[in-house]
Amino acid sequence: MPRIVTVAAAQLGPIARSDSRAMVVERLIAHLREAKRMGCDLVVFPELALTTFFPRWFMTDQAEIDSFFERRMPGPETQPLFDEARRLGLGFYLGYAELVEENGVVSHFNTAILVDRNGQIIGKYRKVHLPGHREHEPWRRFQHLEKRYFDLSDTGFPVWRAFGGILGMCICNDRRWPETYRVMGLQGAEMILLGYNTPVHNPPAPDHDALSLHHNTLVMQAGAYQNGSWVVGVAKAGSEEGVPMIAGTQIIAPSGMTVAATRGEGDELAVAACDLDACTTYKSTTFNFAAHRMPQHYGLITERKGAEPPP
Ligand code: CDT
Repeated sequence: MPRIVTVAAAQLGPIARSDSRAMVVERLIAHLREAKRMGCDLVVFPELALTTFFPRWFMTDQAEIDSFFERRMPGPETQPLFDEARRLGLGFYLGYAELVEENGVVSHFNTAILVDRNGQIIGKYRKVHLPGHREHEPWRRFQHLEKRYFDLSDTGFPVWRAFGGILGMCICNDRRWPETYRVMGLQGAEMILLGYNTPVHNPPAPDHDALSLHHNTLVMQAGAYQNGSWVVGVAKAGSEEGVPMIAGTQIIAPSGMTVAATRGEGDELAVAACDLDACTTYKSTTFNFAAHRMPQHYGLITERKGAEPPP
């Protein structure tokens, strides 16, 4: 029996700061319905898919900051998404800002969940690589304050048996780090789901602007090939609150080849029937880890954080 998972990479166009959760959930539900018409099993939404990308603003009022976070999942505003997905028999990946209160301690995470066809949350991942900065940097045209608004992950990179295979999740900046894919690859990941919000312009590196789509594809294709895994990368794209964000939503095969991609910068699906058994030829030959990896030479990867050139 071939293990085919038909996936919709459900790109979103911009979400305005003033857009309500209900408005956004309507758009997500429209994606679910279109994905169902196209024969999909699984729909992948972007990072922080329920709101505008709020880390672009410096805020000090905690109530204002917390207004971008979900205290319950599903909560009253997101329940219709879960209900419709269950009615359609679709699973989904959803990125959102998560506020947790445990024993009087409040934490804020940049989170993604994996929901099965019955509307049950079967996996939760909290973003490991938080980019940007912690303090207000007024010289920037817009901020990237993920280090300020989110706590460090307490999940690492787990994988889950789901949809007939082994699935993993990561979020946006995680995709640029080979360790992300390899930690999941070492657990046999056959499909890695990820959503992103990537401004075209990274203020400290203006000379990268013209390469932002290239870098997006480069890192995801490399992660797929080097681990013999499908990668599904999904953008929130277009000009959001005056900040242009890349699109580049795509589904990448274990060969490293992109097999489906969006064309525009608005709400749009890219769909592919993904054969999980297509991972085997890579996982059992060039990237047969058990046969070819040399971890005794990789110690620096976990021992050292920053580069230390020789004297
Ligand atoms: N959301 C997110 O992680 N975006 C980053 C932008 C980095 S520029 C500070 C990304 O890697 O796409």
